[in-house]
Amino acid sequence: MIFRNAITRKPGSEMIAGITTANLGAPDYTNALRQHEAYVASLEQCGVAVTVMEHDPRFPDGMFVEDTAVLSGEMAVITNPGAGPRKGEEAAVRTVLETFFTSIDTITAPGTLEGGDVMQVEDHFYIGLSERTNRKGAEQFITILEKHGYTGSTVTMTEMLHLKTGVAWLGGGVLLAAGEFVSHPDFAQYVKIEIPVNEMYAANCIRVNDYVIVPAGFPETAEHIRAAGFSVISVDVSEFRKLDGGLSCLSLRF
Ligand code: CIR
Repeated sequence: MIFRNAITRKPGSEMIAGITTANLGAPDYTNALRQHEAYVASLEQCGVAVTVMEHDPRFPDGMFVEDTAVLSGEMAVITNPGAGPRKGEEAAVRTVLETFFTSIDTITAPGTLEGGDVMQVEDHFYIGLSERTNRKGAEQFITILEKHGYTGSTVTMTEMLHLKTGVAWLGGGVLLAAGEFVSHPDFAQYVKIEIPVNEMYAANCIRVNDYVIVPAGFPETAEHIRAAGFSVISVDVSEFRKLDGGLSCLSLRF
């Protein structure tokens, strides 16, 4: 899969009020801005054109744009985030998507779905049933997928915030997996790179064209990915980790 574009959203100082379970303290906004710029630069290094949206003071978690949409080929789906304070973030994302896509589908209440729960593997989409994504949202999404010639299936999960908190598709038959996903029956057919317990956060990597972007500070994971034949770029996203966010959450790639 070749990506040509990415959408990101700048963090605003309101980010310090973002949702978190991390217990790592409040993010440092100045450092977060710097890290975000480096993140955008890493995407550009992978060969994608990056649209950077402005922040909106109403949405402390707005920079985690991945949760507001799912994009692939001609398909664009605006989600209905399951987290109360995040509802509404998707409106500005829709406006940007309208410049790239001719038609946009939408997940509607009572269905909820967040993009962090969706992992594409070739033409199939895995949908984690998390606290943010419910069965109705997943069913609506599968109907949309089928309209576009894709398939989808739900994944039961109990430990992680989002599906992609613990699993990442690297391509070439290789899956990064942590915690409950290492021995999850739904992923039994893939070659797995198992994330060591002390590097759990590094399960959220992104394959972008010729590179895998890996969070800085997780040397064992980076080494495993290199050993599997991938070129690694490491990017420090420690300020976003404080809000349970990772590399994938910070962009929409298409
Ligand atoms: C939230 O709890 O919604 C944000 N603080 C973090 C979102 C992370 N997004 C993702 O994993 N896709």
